[in-house]
Amino acid sequence: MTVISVKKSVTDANDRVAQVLRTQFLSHGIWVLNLISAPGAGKTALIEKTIEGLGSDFGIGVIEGDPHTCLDSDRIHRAGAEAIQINTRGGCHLDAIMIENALGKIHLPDIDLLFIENVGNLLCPAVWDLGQDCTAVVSSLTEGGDKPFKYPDTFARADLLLINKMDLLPHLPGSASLLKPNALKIHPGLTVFEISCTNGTGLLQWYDWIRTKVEQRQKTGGCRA
Ligand SMILES: Nc1nc2c(ncn2[C@@H]2O[C@H](COP(=O)(O)OP(=O)(O)O)[C@@H](O)[C@H]2O)c(=O)[nH]1
Ligand SMILES: [Mg+2]
Repeated sequence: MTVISVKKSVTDANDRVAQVLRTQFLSHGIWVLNLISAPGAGKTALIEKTIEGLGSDFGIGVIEGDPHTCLDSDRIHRAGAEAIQINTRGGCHLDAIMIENALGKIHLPDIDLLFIENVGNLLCPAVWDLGQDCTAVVSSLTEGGDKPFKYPDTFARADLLLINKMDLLPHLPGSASLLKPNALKIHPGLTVFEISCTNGTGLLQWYDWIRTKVEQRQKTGGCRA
């Protein structure tokens, strides 16, 4: 069918650019995390907390994706890191060409760790390769424990699940605690962190995990030219 071939050629073109980006990140020794979630799960809060925890050890850069506004890049600037805002004007995901354009505004030799905060939804962002090393789904307890079954492709493609807002667990129905086991049913072996960006639960383990990834990349990365 014509529709299928058009869709394929669009993602093929994206994947070619993503591969160029991946090579570029590698040559600069940059480790890249693509954050996907429903709106409000706490992606920006997580980046803010990571800047607080690791910003004195690593150069952190952030590419922010939202349909409208610079509210999130303003938050990242206030937290102390470089941030480029992409406004998709209604588009539901970031693509590799948007990232390529944003990179032109970032001084890559200063960056060790690059966060890409994708547009808030649990469907489309999962299928667009941005050249990242790791894709993380951030899912907050308030979204309900059934989301891995409703968005299985997104959970299956993710490398990492961050369950945020653990501070709210005592106030939620018991079904909230099913989020982790349900995610593991969809993706056995998925790495899971249970965190709270509000009270700090789980963040030290998160910092250690990120630190290891960035340091590994620095050892194996390229010329940083
Ligand atoms: N209770 C609680 N609220 C949180 C936590 N993390 C983020 N929030 C709140 O959730 C809302 C959305 O957070 P934000 O970082 O903007 O989410 P994003 O849309 O995924 O970037 C804000 O009001 C945050 O203060 C958390 O761990 N616990
Ligand atoms: Mg945000």
